[in-house]
Amino acid sequence: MLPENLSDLISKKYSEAVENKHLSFTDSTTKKFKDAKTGMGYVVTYAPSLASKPERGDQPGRNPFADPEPELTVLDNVADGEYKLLLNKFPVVPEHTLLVTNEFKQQTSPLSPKDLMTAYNLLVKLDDEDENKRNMVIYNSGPSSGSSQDHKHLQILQLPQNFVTLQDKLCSGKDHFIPNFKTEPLQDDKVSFAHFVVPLPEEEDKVDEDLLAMSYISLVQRTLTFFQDWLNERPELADNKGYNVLLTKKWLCLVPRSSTKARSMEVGFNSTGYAGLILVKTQEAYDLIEQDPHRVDQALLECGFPNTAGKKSTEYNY
Ligand code: B4P
Repeated sequence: MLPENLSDLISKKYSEAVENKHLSFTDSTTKKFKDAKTGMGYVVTYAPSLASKPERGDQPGRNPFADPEPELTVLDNVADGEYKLLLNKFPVVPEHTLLVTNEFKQQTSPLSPKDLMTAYNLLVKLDDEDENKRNMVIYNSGPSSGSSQDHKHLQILQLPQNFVTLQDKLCSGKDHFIPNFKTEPLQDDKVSFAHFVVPLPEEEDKVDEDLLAMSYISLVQRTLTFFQDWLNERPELADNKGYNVLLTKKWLCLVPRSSTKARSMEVGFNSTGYAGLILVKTQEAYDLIEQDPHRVDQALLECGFPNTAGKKSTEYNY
């Protein structure tokens, strides 16, 4: 059971950690853009100080989640002791938290029904319609997905206020369904990259472990099909099946990944990029996006796979 006052606990712990310098908040500026060709909205966060940040945190040889700092630990025992809830030590958005397994598990392992249910329960506790607060859980799995830590962790971060994601538009007015051999998951045919989306029931009490697990498995199956189909062209992907998981109370989305960083400009993505939240660390990349926001769509494709909307998973061929 998660405490009723979880949101207050996180806020209090976060303020203390900032005040006592246990956490380093990265200053940034944000601007909204719209890709006129695809209709996808982007919130671009420009954080130049991250360009000099080491890729694997402040102590690259150490697993930061094996023995996390008490000053960053919000809850020690979540879901019968399976997880800890920690503050992200290097956040760009305030109160960014991490759900970390207590026992070491690989970041390449699939999400379990309990991982999914606990993540959903966190969203239920932290979202607040009256305050216009909405959160997203992400899971960056595998090196090409943008993950930098190998110990299994999911991340929970607040979405920018009033931001409508690609997946929100896709699921608007759609009922929940489990994709099967007859029905494909939702995919927006206007963007260039592959992504698979399942709308979730509006009523929280209809969402349980089984529903989340079946939705997730149906999307993982399609995601892994990509790697099979690409093995001739990109044999190096055989041992590097990275993908992103994005979860809100409204939908679940998986994105197969081929690379962490784009070739056409200096930008890399984790899961957040595929909801339109773009973190850039150089002025050059920011300027390129400002000149032509559609460049983001190209960069997202370079780090993913081509869109397959309208095709059945048995028909993907390249
Ligand atoms: P990963 O899944 O491994 O990696 P990541 O979130 O993509 O962040 P990365 O570390 O690669 O940094 P990046 O420059 O891309 O998650 C590991 C997480 O553990 C990270 O969040 C890291 O900060 C955290 N961590 C490391 N050591 C820790 C410790 N000792 N205690 C607690 N937490 C620790 O991104 C920089 C930051 O911006 C990251 O926090 C990232 O999550 C965030 N970010 C990325 N894109 C964003 C976006 N579009 N909007 C808002 N924030 C964004």
